[in-house]
Amino acid sequence: MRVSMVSVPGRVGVLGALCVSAMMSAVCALSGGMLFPRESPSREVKELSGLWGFRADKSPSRNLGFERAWYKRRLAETGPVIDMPVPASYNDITQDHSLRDFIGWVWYEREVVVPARWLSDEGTRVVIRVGSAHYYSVVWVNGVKVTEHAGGHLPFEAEIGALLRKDPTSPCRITIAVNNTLTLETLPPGTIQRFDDHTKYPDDFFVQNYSFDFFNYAGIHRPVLLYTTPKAYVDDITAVTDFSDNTGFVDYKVSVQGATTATLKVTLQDRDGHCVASSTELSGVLKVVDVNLWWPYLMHENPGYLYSLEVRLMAPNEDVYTLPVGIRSVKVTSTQFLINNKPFYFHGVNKHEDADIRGKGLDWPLIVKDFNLLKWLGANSFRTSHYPYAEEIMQMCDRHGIVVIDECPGVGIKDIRSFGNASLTHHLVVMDELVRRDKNHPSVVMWSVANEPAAEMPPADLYFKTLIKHTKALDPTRPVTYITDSNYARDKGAPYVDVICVNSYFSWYHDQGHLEVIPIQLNTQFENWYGKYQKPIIQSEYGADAVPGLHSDPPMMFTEEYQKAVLKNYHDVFDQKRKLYVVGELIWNFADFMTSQGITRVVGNKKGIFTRQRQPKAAALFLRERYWSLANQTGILPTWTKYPCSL
Ligand code: GCB
Repeated sequence: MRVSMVSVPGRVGVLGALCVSAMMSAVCALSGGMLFPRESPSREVKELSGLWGFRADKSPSRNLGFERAWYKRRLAETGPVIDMPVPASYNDITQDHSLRDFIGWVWYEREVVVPARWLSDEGTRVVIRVGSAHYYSVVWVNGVKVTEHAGGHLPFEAEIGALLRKDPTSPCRITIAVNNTLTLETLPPGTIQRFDDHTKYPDDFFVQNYSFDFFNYAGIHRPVLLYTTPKAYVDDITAVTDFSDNTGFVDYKVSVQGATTATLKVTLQDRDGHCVASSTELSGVLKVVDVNLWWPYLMHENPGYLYSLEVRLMAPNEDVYTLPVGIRSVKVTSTQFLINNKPFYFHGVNKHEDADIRGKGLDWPLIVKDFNLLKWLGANSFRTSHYPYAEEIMQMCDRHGIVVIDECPGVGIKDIRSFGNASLTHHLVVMDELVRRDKNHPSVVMWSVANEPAAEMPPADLYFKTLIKHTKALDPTRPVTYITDSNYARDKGAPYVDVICVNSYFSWYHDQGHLEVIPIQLNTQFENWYGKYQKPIIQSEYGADAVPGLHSDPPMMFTEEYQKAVLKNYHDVFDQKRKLYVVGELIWNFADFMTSQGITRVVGNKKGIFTRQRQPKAAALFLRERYWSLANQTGILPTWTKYPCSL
């Protein structure tokens, strides 16, 4: 099993092989789109959230499931099965310690009754779609493998109609095996360490090591769906927007699959359902007079305005897909970040997909609570540290006008072996998948290709040059960044990025307890970076741990007062530099979150301004004052907003 646990995620090499040569010359586009499944007169969606059967393969080799072909029969016929909710990480669901820290394959199974008309109509495509599963997944339907996918955080799908029609009377049995093993070539990377000294460790003892600061939650994290489309269908839509004076432009492109010719009707509707522009072409530019632009929260009295782009395939069969579209522009100068040609200042947060019990599983109550907290806080933006968030969250951002820096899972790249060709190839594929998924979200204003990689290592230069160039070619309309630590001298990627994003933890990871160093060190940080690159800068992380309820005056580390004092010292410098070239500040972190166990983490990272249960620490109230005052200075508060609103 040693082999399979590590080698299976390694199959990404095969997946990415196609891109290697293409990488040198042009963009490696994925075949096919990944439109979010939406119901329409021609499409149905069946969500498979709820209880699934589950078994972790705890055999020493972790490979018993494959050796015994568990996918061929009902899971209950090959051994014990427990209930497992989907979507959710499996780690914190049971009382079983070995499952919490399990490394290897786990098996999920669910039987579904498929509506008879889906099968009787040969013209219906039936697609299985997994919103995300961490990390490596193999999917079987009725014992037949239909797809596999490397990487958590991004969706994958397969057409299964023909397979189901072979035996329309049997139920549709879906088996998904998921392996959370991280290797030097996965994203994020990790290594497996074995301990063979029997005087110290039990037999077959091994651990997963990784250099990122959040728990490697695993399982099926986002909904699994079945959805239908007609045989000829709208496979992808790309909508790029701009405006001039009062006229908006939607430069769109539709790709249709399953037909050699297509008759289309494309209609852009405003919020009230009125048609404002239309076309019958597969691509073109729709003009919108008296356009309602998409504005960020707190920058306009009517933020998050969305039009609906209805793409109606009329022949050879009908198919309807409606895409929300926000019309806005994004530009970067040497000192400013412009949205709709107006300076935008990020006053926001870094988040995690993380909560008690469900881990990284999608959870609607949590999502809505977090958006209510963001609005309460006066935050206008967040970064998807350190991986792509659920599509449902991105849609909320579009609707509420929350601006997003969209980050891929390139975190913890610290080992020189993770800068090799296989890693780069996979990283490029992940960017392809991310841009394909999120390109149409108006809330996404910048791509982040990595967080704090070991940029001083010699291969980093070519690695980042290639990665950033590739991302810009995929999407020439958005700036690209990667997140760096404050040591500018050793940096390799900065020459290629559009915006410098810097993380620093003055008076925390060094000069502990010495708040007085912050103004000097932060000032030096900004001057060094700006002096060298003349690009706008975002403070992409800063903060301090605070254990809720710990107090001291004068402030001491880990108390709520110290966290607040760190923030205050940073803010004083931000206020000087934002007049010059600093274009944003993102607190680390929105909420406390789980990490791997270690002597610097007391049941997780406590740099949240909210607890993991989303209760405010003193810093949240302090930051709220600042964010609303920034909003008053830089934006137009919505008329319905009153600050301070009641706590
Ligand atoms: C960082 C990392 C983030 C950590 C944070 C910390 O620089 O980007 O993942 O959680 O620092 O708290 O140490």
